[in-house]
Amino acid sequence: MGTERTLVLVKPDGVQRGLVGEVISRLERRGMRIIAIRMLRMDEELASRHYAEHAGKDFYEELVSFITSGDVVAMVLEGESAISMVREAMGETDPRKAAPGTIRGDFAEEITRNIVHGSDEPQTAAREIELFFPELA
Ligand code: 3AN
Repeated sequence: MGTERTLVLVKPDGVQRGLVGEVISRLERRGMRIIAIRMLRMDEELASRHYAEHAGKDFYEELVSFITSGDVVAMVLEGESAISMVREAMGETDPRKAAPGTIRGDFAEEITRNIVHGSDEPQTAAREIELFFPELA
C-alpha cells in the first residue's frame, strides 16, 4: 500500500536473450519508475548475501552458479504497491505455473532460468536495495 520501492534483477538469461527492454517496458507501463539502474556481474559474495534465505536448500548451488554466470541488470523501481505490482507482472516462480501475460509465463523456460527477480516484501526490498545500491540507503 502506498508508494514503495523494490529491487528488480533481469537475470543472466534475460540479459543474454535480449529481454531487458521487454522487462523494463512491461514494468514502466504498470506505472513503475526507474530510480536507479546498473548492469553488473554478481560475484559469489553478493550472490550469497542476496540469496541468504535459500542457503542450504537443494537448489542453492545451482541458483548461485546461475546468477553469477553472466551480467545482470539491477534496478530500483518505485510506484504504487511496487512490490506486489512487480511480482504480479513477473508471474509464479515456476514457469509451468506462471500465467500467460506475465513475464515468466511468456518467456521463462525453467525454474532456475526464470528471467527476473523482484523483492517479495518491504523488509527484503530494503535489504536488497542496500546490497545493490548502497548509495540510496
Ligand atoms: P521468486 O524469485 O519468485 O521470489 P524465490 O525467492 O522463492 O522466488 O526463489 C528465488 C529463486 O530461486 C527463484 N527465482 C528460482 O530461480 C529459484 N528457485 C526457487 N525455488 C526453486 C526450486 N524449487 N528449484 C529450483 N530453483 C528454485
